[in-house]
Amino acid sequence: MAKKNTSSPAAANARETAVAYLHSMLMQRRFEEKSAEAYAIGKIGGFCHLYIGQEAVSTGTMAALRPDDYVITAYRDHGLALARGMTANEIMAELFGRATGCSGGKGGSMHLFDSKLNFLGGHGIVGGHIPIATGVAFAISYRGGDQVCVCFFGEAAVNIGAFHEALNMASLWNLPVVFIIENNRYGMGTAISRSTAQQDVVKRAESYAMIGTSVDGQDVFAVRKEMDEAIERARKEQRPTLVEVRTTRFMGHSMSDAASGTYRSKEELDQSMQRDPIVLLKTKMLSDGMITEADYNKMDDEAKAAAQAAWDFADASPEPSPEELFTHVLSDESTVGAANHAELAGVGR
Ligand SMILES: Cc1ncc(C[n+]2csc(CCOP(=O)(O)OP(=O)(O)O)c2C)c(N)n1
Repeated sequence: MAKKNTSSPAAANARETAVAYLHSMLMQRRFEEKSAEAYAIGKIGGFCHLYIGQEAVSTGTMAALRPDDYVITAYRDHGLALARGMTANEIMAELFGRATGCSGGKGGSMHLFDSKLNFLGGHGIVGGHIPIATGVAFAISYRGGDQVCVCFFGEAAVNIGAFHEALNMASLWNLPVVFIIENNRYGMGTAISRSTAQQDVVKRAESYAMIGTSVDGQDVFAVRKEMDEAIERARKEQRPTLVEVRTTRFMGHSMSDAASGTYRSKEELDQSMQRDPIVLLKTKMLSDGMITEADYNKMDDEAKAAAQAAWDFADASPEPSPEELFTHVLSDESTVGAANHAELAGVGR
């Protein structure tokens, strides 16, 4: 067999891109494994929804975006935040509820946010952020900008009323938005076959005269290509797209439920895990001569060290002060009353 050319500028470019993807995906995977460990021993409270298995979606999409584009998502947000450029430290600190977290420790796992990166969250209400994405795209258009807004949600969210309103208006008003269904086939413990009459979810696009496409979410290159097209359509033609990304979550819905056993069988999960996006990319890079096993192990060790460092940073960070209870709260001070404040402040201690 002819030896592959790995020394041309094009080959070097391809290698650099693939290494960046692998790095991003490994960082997400090792970060979340570490956060699962922290959750299990009580370092993290509240909810915690892991993205493990879906990393090619975040990585392929973020690679297609410009820094001034906007990203908005639901509660399964750690991987997307990391891929967008938020640091492992500020995210882990947020999960630990610490003052150094991206939302001052008051938001937790579901409310990651970074205005500098135009990463607009982290939203806990299923489908609630989809109209916000349409609103962001409207604002871009109103100001005459050429940014786009990408909006991630699960397949269960396509049954929420807000989804329909948001897509209808985005198409009617020619807004620069890409709606991304991360179809992992389960909404909590409910299979798509039990919740959704038209299971070919991308067909929803037809109702809104919008282009709809489907892509293999385990293949980072396929995701990148699909997103390039959808983002260009938004940026150049001011047309929205509905992209269905077929993927699998390898963990339970959240840290409070098992990966398999109740609503899906171990056999089904095992079969899905045969298409681990990281293993697929690694195998391709090895066979294309882009990396060696030693290169991979080095990258993996670095990702594990970064996750451990994030844990250490979060653990050493202070709790938010009791006074912080009253910052970023949308209430009229005059109606709350000082006595009430003092009483509530005690709660924080
Ligand atoms: C309006 C609303 N209803 C119910 C819930 C409870 N809930 C949280 S996650 C979830 C399932 C959503 O599944 P999907 O949209 O497919 O996303 P995935 O978890 O698969 O990423 C539900 C029903 C909620 N948060 N908001």
